[in-house]
Amino acid sequence: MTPRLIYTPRSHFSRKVRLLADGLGIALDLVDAGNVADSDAARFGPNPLMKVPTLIDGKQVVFDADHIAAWLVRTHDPSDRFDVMTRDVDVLNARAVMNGMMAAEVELVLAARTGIDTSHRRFDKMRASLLAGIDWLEQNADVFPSAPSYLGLHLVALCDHLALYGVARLDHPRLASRVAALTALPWVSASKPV
Ligand SMILES: N[C@@H](CCC(=O)N[C@@H](CS)C(=O)NCC(=O)O)C(=O)O
Repeated sequence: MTPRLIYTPRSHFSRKVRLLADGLGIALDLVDAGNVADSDAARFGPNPLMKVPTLIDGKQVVFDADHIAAWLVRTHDPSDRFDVMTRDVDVLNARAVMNGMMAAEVELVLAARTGIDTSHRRFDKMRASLLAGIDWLEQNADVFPSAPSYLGLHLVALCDHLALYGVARLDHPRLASRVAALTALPWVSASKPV
């Protein structure tokens, strides 16, 4: 049975899973949760956190994008072509920075969407972390391999989402060249959010 992914088309956490699945040729049955700011638990399937993505693969439910990625690799790609299961500390640091940036973006975007004034200094710190995070990634751009990898797909999901919502400036040439190289692949550009 085709694994089901509860997602939204604009969700960057969902997109890195979709990109990995597309790259590995794993079919997913996509179920759009709609507005993730809503508190209607039914939208999110079995996920008590009411967040996307969630994978339902037969009887197995899997929460959290990186956990889902690891599940897909363990069940469909034991050779781990995209290096999802890496233990390389520098790669895992870059992943942690990108996940933290993506989480900050979620808070900023959903605060604005639900009518919260984001001029509070708590949100200033989130915006500052986005700027510092993207600068850090640019300085550490060597960690992104030129061949398609989960790390590179994660970067594409992050940068396309930042550009879509305009929450951070994106004038980082080393990152931009890596994103452009991956976006040239039709299976990567196909899921670009609009
Ligand atoms: N750590 C989670 C984060 C997922 C997440 O924050 N997803 C966002 C959409 S991109 C969401 O559903 N947010 C709903 C909310 O925070 O209420 C993961 O990696 O899957």
